[in-house]
Formats: sequence, C-alpha cells, structure tokens
Amino acid sequence: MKTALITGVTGQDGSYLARSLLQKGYKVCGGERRTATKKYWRLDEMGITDDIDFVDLDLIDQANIRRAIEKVKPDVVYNLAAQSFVSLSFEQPELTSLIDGLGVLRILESIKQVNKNIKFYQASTSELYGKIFETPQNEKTKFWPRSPYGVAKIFGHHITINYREAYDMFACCGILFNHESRMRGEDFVTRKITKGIALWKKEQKPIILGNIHAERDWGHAEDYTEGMQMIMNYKIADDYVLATGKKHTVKEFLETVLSYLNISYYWKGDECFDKKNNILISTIDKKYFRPSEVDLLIGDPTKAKTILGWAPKYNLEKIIIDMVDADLKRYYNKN
Ligand code: NAP
Ligand code: G4F
Repeated sequence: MKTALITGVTGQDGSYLARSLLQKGYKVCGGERRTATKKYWRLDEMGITDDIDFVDLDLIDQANIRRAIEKVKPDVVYNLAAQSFVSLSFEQPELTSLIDGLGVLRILESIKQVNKNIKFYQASTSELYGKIFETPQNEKTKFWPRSPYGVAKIFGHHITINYREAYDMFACCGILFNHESRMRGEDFVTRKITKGIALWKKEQKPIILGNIHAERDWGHAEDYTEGMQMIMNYKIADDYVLATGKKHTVKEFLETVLSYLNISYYWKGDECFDKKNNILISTIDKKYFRPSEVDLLIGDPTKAKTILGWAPKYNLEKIIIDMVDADLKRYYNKN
C-alpha cells in the first residue's frame, strides 16, 4: 500500500484528491494546521474524514514539516496547502509569501534531508501568467504575476524545478487554471454567486461583486485532481498546464446560473435585475476590485492531453449544475 501525504487536505482540492487516492487504495495522510475549530466540512460531506490519518503540519514551521514527513514516511507528497485567496494576499502579503513561497522550499528541503526518493507535487497556478504575454497560455508562456499571491507562487514554482534539476528529485508542478466545485471556498467568485443566488431565491438579498468583466478558464476540481495524479504517475517528472481552453466572464457565469434556474433577468449597467419583479439580483462595490487585476486567463492543455492523455469531463454548464444544486440544498430548501 502506497502512502500519500496531502498538505491542505481540508481544502477544496485536498478533499477531492484524498477521496480519489483512497478509492485507489492509498493510505492517505492529511496535513492540517492546528486551529481552534476543525475544518472538516468538505471531508465530512464526502464521508471520508475517518479514513484519513491526520498529522500536524503548518507550512510556516520547518521543524514541524520535517517531523510530519519523518512520521508519515510518504511515497508521495502533494503540496496543496496555501493562502489561496488572491484578494487577501494584498492585505497579508508577508504571510502569503511565507506560506505559498517559503513553505514550498521547507517541504522540499525536508524531503531532501529525510528521503530524496519521495515524489513531490507543487500546486502552481495560472496566476503566474498575470498580465498575459500570449493567448492561450502554455508551459512556455512568460510569467508576469499581478498579486503577492502570484509572486509567492512563482517562488514555489521555480524552487520546485530547481530541486528537480539540482538534486534529481521527482518534483513536478501542475500549473492549474481556475477550478471550482460544490466544495469551493465561499469567497471565490463562482461560489459567491452560487451561494448568493440560493440565498437570493430565499430572501432576495442581492449579491455584491467586483470586476464582473474579468475572464477566467473555469474547470472542475474533480478533473484537475485526477490530472495531478496523472502528472505524478508519469515516468518523467515535468510541469503541465491543466485547463479547459475555454473562457467566460464573471458576468457570463452569473447569467448561466440564472438561466439554469429559469430566472429571467436584465442588466442596467453592471447591475442585474429580476425581470418578473424588478428586484435587484446583483450589484458591484469597488471594495471587491483588486489593486492590480488579472483581466484574462485561458489555458492551453495540449501538453497534458498529448503526453498524459488528460482531458476534462466537466464543461461550464456541468460545473454550474454541481455547484447550484449543492447550494440550493444547503441554503434554499433548508430552514
Ligand atoms: P483552498 O480550498 O483554499 O485550500 C487551502 C488549504 O491550505 C486548506 O486546507 C488550508 O487549511 C491549507 N492551509 C492554509 N494555510 C496553511 C498553512 N500555513 N499550513 C498548512 N496548511 C495551510 O485551496 P484549493 O482551491 O483547494 O487549492 C489548492 C492549491 O492549489 C492551493 O495551493 C492553491 O493556491 C492552488 N491552486 C488552486 C486553484 C483553484 O482554482 N482552486 C488554481 C491553481 C492553483 P485550513 O482548512 O486550515 O484553512
Ligand atoms: O474567484 P476568484 O477570487 O479567483 P482568482 O483570483 O482567479 O484565483 C483563483 O484561481 C487561481 C488560478 O488562476 C488560483 F491560483 C487561486 O488560488 C484562486 O483559486 O476571482 C476570479 C475573478 C477575479 O478577476 C476577480 O477580480 O473574479 C473577479 N471577481 C469579481 N467579483 C471577484 C468578485 N472575485 C471574488 N473573489 N469576489 C468577487 O466579488
């Protein structure tokens, strides 16, 4: 039986990856940072909390990481832990850098010292492309990050490649474009919309958004966590883009949600109203705009398709059905 250590097991991707690895017969150890309350809602919803061996692991503490690796003796480490909210990284740039940048180095150094044969996956991101140099973006596209999050992640990306080259370690980066699901954190725009619409149906409270003209390439976390495993199971360690190759604006995402729920709407500038009763559905507030924005991201997953045979199964409509149905159940039907 192989052992996988997943950092960030309580997050969106951590929960999907844990479930998938458990189904494949892995022993799954989940790294969790100590907080006053447990954050197991995703693992609980999936019914897998009791199948995971939890280990204390905070990415800002080197000794703690090394101890976790010595204790767990993993065959593979998936580093999914991060301060992953771009917006927050402008408020907490130093903490974000410690976790998302230096945290990666701390794991790599621990692996090098404990057992160089442990395989390592780093959660890189399309945020590295930032102010994009070409469309679509692939593994060779130059990076120009636009947030402290992106800057910290660029360090994590290059230090992973450096450990692969310098010490011959099996270390890979998945440059993943945005991926969503019913397990997405509530601050991210897609979940803010699907949860917001469920609450709007119940109490007509409008959703307050930021830049609704930003464009993203949205996939589903289930497809992307399968892709992570394909990257790690390939014979050669390398870096891959995972993306759908399709882009939509935040506004289009909201419109698709409304259409799925048969809510007819009209726009007055950037405000959206319900056609039947002229009730406000969504508006904007400057406080949700970022000091420097990433206007457009769209990925080219040709390398992952050709070499790994990876292809996403979810399109935008299927993602929205998954998310909306879950939030209606959580917030609309429930009293
Ligand atoms: P997420 O839901 O925000 O989960 C982040 C996880 O990291 C949580 O389990 C969190 O634990 C943990 N964490 C935060 N700070 C930590 C620390 N100091 N030490 C240990 N654990 C810590 O993120 P996600 O969407 O699953 O994304 C997974 C990874 O992929 C992240 O690295 C993210 O940056 C990257 N990524 C995500 C996307 C995407 O679209 N989802 C795209 C590209 C890359 P708590 O439960 O305690 O908060
Ligand atoms: O949902 P978002 O916060 O995701 P963002 O910034 O693209 O980052 C996510 O994807 C990255 C991969 O590219 C990951 F690395 C990262 O960890 C995270 O998972 O925002 C998406 C877009 C942005 O342009 C934002 O300005 O939506 C725009 N937006 C408009 N109104 C909003 C809102 N974003 C949020 N969070 N909240 C709003 O009200």
